[in-house]
Formats: sequence, structure tokens, C-alpha cells
Amino acid sequence: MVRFAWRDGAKIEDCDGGFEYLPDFVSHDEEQFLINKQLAHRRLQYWGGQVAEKTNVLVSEPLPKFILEYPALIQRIAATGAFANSKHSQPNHCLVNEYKPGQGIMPHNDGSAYFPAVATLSLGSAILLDVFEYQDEATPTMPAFSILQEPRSLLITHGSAYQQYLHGIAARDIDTAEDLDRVINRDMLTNPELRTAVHLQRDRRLSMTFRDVERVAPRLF
Ligand SMILES: O=C(O)CCC(=O)C(=O)O
Repeated sequence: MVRFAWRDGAKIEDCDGGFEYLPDFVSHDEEQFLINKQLAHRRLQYWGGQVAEKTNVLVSEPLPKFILEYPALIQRIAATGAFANSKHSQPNHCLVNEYKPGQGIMPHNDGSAYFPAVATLSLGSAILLDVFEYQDEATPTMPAFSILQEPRSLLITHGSAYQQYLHGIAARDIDTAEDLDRVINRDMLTNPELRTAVHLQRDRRLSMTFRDVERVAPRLF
């Protein structure tokens, strides 16, 4: 596994948190299987239960077979070690997001309901995740750096990186050379065209974000 992190603009390897980029975490067949499963449940945006907003408690429901059994995502994500110190030692919740070209998500952090680690599986097409330093003003506009996530890759954000940065996806159809200049994981990309790309035409992407919600209550009915 490639481990990497940044502090004060410098790449560091011995760290208390960071970003880990794992290309080809799932195969092409597994990717298609997962896309079909999500599209069959278009309106469902989460698996594993719902997190109550006021209490941060997960009212849990069993994760579906297509996460637990094939392609055994929970086991495989637990095997990365990112959740070794979390309460359940593995994710118990999965949020699904769909992005069409032109769609994004505002800079945000994932909040205190979760153990400070998130594993994001990208399906369908590549996307730029922008990472922002906290600023005094409400919403930062200029990313500190970006991470290019290829389809089938897993991005793990954990520890200090989870807590210290905001993340977001710009709402645009095309990423320009200037946007791509901020990408810090180019040398880890497996697609040679993406390594040298000067622009990126967005296409539909699905993401599955896995987290461990530490406070859990069973569903009563
Ligand atoms: O889709 C992604 O890669 C990011 C999703 C995200 O930021 C979130 O679910 O909080």
C-alpha cells in the first residue's frame, strides 16, 4: 500500500495520518457489479442505517450482501488497516453519491459522528477531489492540493488529514490544466493518459464512502 501525506507542503511518510491512494482496488467486473447494484436502488443514498443528526447515533441496519459478501468490500477495506483503531475495527456505514458532469460537493469535513477515517471507492469515471486548509472565512475557494481518483481506486483519508482538511469536488464539466496542476498523486495513477492529461472531461461517477459510526443503536422495528 502506498502511504503518503503532506505537512506544510512537504510530502512525509512517517505520519499520524494522511491520504492513501490505492489504484485498482476493485476489478472491472466488480466495478460493473457495484454500479448495477447502486442503480437498482437509485433512491437509497446510504447503507448500514441512518445516522441521527442530533445524537450522531447510527440506527443500524445490516449491510447488504453486495457489500459484505461479493466483492467483500468491508473485509478488504479493514485489511488496509485504516480502521484498526476504530470501535468496530471496520466500517459499518456506506454513503453513495452520484455526480453527473457539472455536479460537485461543497468543501466540508465529515464531522464527529465518525471515527477519523474514510475510505472512498470511485466507480465509473475519474474525479478531482480538492483538499482545502481551514480558513477564517466560511468557505475556502482555493484548494491546497487535489487528488485525482481513478475509477476502481480507493482513497483513504485518516487521522490528522481527516481532521485538518476540508474536502470538496468542484461543480464543473471539465477540469483544466490549471486545476490538474494541483494534483499531487500523478505518479501513482495507473492510466498513462491521466498521468499526462492537460484537461479532464467529467463523466458520470459514483462514489461509495465507507466510515465507522462509533455510536450504534439497533433498529427496533
Ligand atoms: O464522492 C466523494 O468522493 C466525496 C464524498 C464526500 O465528501 C462525502 O460523502 O462526504
